[in-house]
Amino acid sequence: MNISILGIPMDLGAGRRGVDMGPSALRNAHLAHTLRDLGHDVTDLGDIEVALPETLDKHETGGLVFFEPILDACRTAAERVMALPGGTFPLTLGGDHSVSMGTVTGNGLRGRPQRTGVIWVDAHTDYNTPESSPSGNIHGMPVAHLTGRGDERLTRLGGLVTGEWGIRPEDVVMIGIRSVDARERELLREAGIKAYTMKDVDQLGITRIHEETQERLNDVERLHVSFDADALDPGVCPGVGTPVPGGLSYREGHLLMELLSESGRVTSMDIVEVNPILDTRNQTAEVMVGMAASLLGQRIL
Ligand code: B3U
Ligand code: MN
Ligand code: MN
Repeated sequence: MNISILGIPMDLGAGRRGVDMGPSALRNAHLAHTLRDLGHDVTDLGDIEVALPETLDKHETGGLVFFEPILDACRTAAERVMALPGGTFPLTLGGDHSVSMGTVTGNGLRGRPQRTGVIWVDAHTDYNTPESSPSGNIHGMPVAHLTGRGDERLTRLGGLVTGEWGIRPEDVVMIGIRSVDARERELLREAGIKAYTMKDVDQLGITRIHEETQERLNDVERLHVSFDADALDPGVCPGVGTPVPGGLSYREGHLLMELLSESGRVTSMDIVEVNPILDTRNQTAEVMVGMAASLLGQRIL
């Protein structure tokens, strides 16, 4: 397979600094080399340019912190992904999770707009709107905006999204959830988004959750996996900005990626929220490179 790596070194959507260094940490953990060893043709396109917070006034527009530079970066990310040749697998590296508004949109619109399913692997549901968000941090809002809820400039990505295209709420499946804000919970229920909490992981197991996910997303033409490192337990991935105890184990993460790989249906992936400043000897980036490898065909035997 042809894989294109694109970094979006942005931490403007997060509450603390450091995930802008995620793409470097992942490259340092031998991302391209690992995927080449699996037989893939890997091109690293480098990083898109993102404003540094120190160069900006921290201003808030309608409950959205750093709104303009985040919109700019997401739009650029979407345009870069859309420009990739058909048949290429885009592997996009955050950055905080707001980058996925750009990457998912780019993947959905690439070639021609297609119905796109999203598997959101995360401790958080990232379904706040500017009104419901307790923090104003945009990395807590990407799924709401991808499904058409929130600030119109972001749901339309500054004019890039035209017509009817968007992610349908019924085409989103979340896995690993254990931190949801009060208003966010109500909005998720209203929207009918399927979320597998850690309780579901404990009770049903990853195999059953994967089967149900495939069934639910049976009709989508493209399938994007957005993997937030904080979905995994902080013992496995300590280098994240908002660690939440009781996450996916190392094997649960790998099993999910292995099963998705076997399905042959995944067409793009993000790795986000890796924070090397808070990490232990780049462990989190190394674990996440392993997750990408499992999704992209690595097998034990
Ligand atoms: N739900 C909270 C916290 C949060 C969301 N995503 C992360 N943290 N990584 C918020 O700010 O929206
Ligand atoms: Mn997230
Ligand atoms: Mn998260």
